[in-house]
Amino acid sequence: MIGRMIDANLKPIADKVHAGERLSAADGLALLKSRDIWTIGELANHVRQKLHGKTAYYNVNRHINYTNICALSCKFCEFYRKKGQDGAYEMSVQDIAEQAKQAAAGGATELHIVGGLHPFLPFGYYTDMLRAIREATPAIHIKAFTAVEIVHLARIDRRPNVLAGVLRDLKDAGLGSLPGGGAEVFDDRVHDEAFKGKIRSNKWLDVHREAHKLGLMSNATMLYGHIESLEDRIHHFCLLREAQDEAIANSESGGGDTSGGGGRFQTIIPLPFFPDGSELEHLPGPSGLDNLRMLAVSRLMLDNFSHVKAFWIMQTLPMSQVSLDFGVDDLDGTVVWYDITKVGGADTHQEVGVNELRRSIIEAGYDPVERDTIYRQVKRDGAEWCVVKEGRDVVTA
Ligand code: V47
Repeated sequence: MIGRMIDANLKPIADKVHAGERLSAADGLALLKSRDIWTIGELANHVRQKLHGKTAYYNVNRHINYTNICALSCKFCEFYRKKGQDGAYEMSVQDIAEQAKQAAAGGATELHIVGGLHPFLPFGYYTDMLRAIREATPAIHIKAFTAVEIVHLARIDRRPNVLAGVLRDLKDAGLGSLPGGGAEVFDDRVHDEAFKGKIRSNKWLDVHREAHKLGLMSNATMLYGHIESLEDRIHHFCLLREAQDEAIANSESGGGDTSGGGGRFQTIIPLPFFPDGSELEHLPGPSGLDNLRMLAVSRLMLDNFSHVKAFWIMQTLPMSQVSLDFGVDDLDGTVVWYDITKVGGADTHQEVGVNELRRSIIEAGYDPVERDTIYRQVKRDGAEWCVVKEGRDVVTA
């Protein structure tokens, strides 16, 4: 290719990737600092093809943000409101069950439910919510509550040190898995500057560890492109990789309550920061190349995660198509309503149809496969669906 920039520093890293060796933090940093985006993409694609071939996953889901009232005031967040403030809302359990019914009638296999840290809702609101959804739509998978919300629930239920008990109650009420939100960047300086008051990385990891012990699957995110350094991003990857090593070892040794199999992280979802409307509005946010590089480096550093997701709402659908050549194997789903970020002045209705998702994947040269939340293949006839195949949770390390 004429004029293509080749970074010689990536050669030893390429050798490691081709030999299936684990990358070091220094390797990760060299990748993030490199402008040789094509080599980084090729390396990530090499790993992606080994794990998933030409398969690209999507799902039919619906996001529900049950309240935007939040006790925290994170600087990057434009979603939160204070009680009584204009635009503040909280949904009743009945409203949520109604939305769940509509989602099921539209063929959704998953509800992704998260909200602010509401200062007054009691613990019973959350278990009632799960039970009401279970009753209204027994087949739908409920992926709900970030680690930050779980710690908040333990506090309001006056069980600050009993995360396992809270998670068990939620699981008994219908919780199917944990989403990856709330991780932000695992670094104390960034924490104190941009999301003071939120739980720190050790607590976020504790919640996921406890969930995994209960046999729950979970995801992980990183919110990048604000005030963190490249070193902070790599540190975040290393902590996640260590936690996943532990989860895998635990499930293989039969540790934990393995009802539904040993829990572990399934997917990393790097989230590019959107400055608009937040207290950090003066920052530019990451570029398209930064986003592709982060997705690719996620694939390369997290060798024990099966999946890398480009959340199209934040990456945009056109960039998500390109990202399939940069290590990504999952584009998330139909979403429908999304409140947390509104790209380019979008309102909360942010939906992509199944046909458009499939067309985008095919155009990019991949085979679209509908999955459920735990990556089992789904067969569909309109709004009717069933699981046909066990997931391909291939783990390399
Ligand atoms: O936790 C908040 C982030 C997350 C902004 O698990 C922002 O499958 C960008 O976690 N710019 C919620 N990001 C989204 C999330 C997620 C999304 C899709 C799938 C899954 C999954 C998880 O959004 C929050 C926070 O980190 N966020 N504000 C912002 N201005």
